[in-house]
Amino acid sequence: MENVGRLWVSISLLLGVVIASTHADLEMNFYAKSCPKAEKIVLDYVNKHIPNAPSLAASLIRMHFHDCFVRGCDASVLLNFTSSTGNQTEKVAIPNRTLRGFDFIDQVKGLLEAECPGVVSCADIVSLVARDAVVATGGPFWRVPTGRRDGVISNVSEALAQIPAPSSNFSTLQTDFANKGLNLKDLVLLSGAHTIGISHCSSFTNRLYNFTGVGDQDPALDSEYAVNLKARKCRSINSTNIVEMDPGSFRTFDLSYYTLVLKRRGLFQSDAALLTDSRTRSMITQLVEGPVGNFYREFAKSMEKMGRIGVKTGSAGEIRKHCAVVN
Ligand code: HEM
Ligand SMILES: *[C@@H]1O[C@H](CO)[C@@H](O)[C@H](O)[C@H]1NC(C)=O
Ligand SMILES: *[C@@H]1O[C@H](CO)[C@@H](O)[C@H](O)[C@H]1NC(C)=O
Ligand SMILES: *[C@@H]1O[C@H](CO)[C@@H](O)[C@H](O)[C@H]1NC(C)=O
Ligand SMILES: *[C@@H]1O[C@H](CO)[C@@H](O)[C@H](O)[C@H]1NC(C)=O
Ligand SMILES: *[C@@H]1O[C@H](CO)[C@@H](O)[C@H](O)[C@H]1NC(C)=O
Ligand SMILES: *[C@@H]1O[C@H](CO)[C@@H](O)[C@H](O)[C@H]1NC(C)=O
Ligand SMILES: CC(=O)N[C@H]1CO[C@H](CO)[C@@H](O)[C@@H]1O
Repeated sequence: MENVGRLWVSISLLLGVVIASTHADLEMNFYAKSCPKAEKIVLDYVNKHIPNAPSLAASLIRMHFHDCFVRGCDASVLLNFTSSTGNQTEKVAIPNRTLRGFDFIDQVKGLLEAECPGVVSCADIVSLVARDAVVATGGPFWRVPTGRRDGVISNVSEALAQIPAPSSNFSTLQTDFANKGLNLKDLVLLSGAHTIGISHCSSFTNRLYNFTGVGDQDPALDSEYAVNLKARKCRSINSTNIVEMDPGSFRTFDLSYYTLVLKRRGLFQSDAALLTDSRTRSMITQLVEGPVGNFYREFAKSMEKMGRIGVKTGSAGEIRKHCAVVN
């Protein structure tokens, strides 16, 4: 009897440990013991390379967003097409065709594998790189909790369904974000990342040339701005050119995205949509009034929140050896 009791206690303890480890939380400085230099290696790489290629910073921040919105922040966005199973991974999705920076992540992963093999997840690398890229463009610093593990599935249809399109209206954006546990405040703040980076004309030329299918223009877009875009950068609906999203300060993490949106000069319908709801509109008005530190503080909070979406921790998932392929 006593033995059975002991066995039961051991089983319960074991189960408790297993449950605790699959439900573990992210923590600050997760790699303190297992790879103490991890965060510094990431930071040094960003600081060494972003000044030479500032436009990469934007794509790395966007990569974190795309990763987190599909299957949680698990680096599924990095997985390559697997010809053996014929799976189309997230990378193939339309929104992903314009993602850049995969090599950058691979380089960082290479350095970390050399330092401590099989320890630091690709998902944490994406999250840390995004933070360091924000800082490198003049934005805020925040502490990134770590301990994410890498997923083993990447599915193109999920990316298409869950990543909001530039043509999204307010209610679609609200729903897409709510599905990920993010509220309207997060929507407004995270959209502020459009203060840096570029867009392909094709992401918004429908607004310039054929908004409702009758050769018209989106009335929500400032008409002077539209004329300018049509005359210079985006000369046809199929233009393959790129434009700065925040012209004049597209490399600086500042408030000017919100100023543009208020002038009806946000490039996407999703940017313009933030003015169609009185709550998000007033958030933007308040942000623009500044000081910029308010935006920084709140943006950092929303980024940390985004970085926790659907994370795999403990013994879930794996630590990929190479970010583009499952082990
Ligand atoms: C609210 C819904 C969002 C929509 C519909 C959206 C859509 C887009 C689109 C269409 C582009 C241009 C892609 C191209 O044509 O090259 C873009 C760029 C970008 N997005 Fe978003 N986005 C959204 C939210 C976010 C969030 C939450 C972040 C990060 C926190 C983000 C960060 C960026 C950055 C940094 C760029 C510039 C990328 C580069 O320069 O390569 N976006 N976004
Ligand atoms: C994954 O695909 C990228 C291009 O999308 C390529 O550069 C890279 O070499 C591939 N990696 C592996 C491990 O197949
Ligand atoms: C590919 O599809 C198979 C079958 O659905 C699945 O078991 C596997 O995890 C998928 N691989 C990736 C990388 O998504
Ligand atoms: C990808 O996701 C879609 C939609 O959720 C699902 O129908 C499909 O079976 C998935 N594909 C794979 C290979 O798992
Ligand atoms: C927003 O877009 C969705 C999807 O395209 C559509 O079903 C919905 O009717 C639109 N909502 C409004 C208020 O226009
Ligand atoms: C505008 O869109 C409509 C409907 O999709 C299409 O029939 C028409 O050819 C397009 N016009 C232009 C100028 O692209
Ligand atoms: C743009 O591309 C679409 C699809 O490839 C084509 O049907 C359309 O004629 C093109 N429009 C212009 C103005 O070149
Ligand atoms: C980075 C990446 O995988 N991009 C892919 C996006 O989609 C196009 C078209 O399907 C592919 O050719 C790219 O390789």
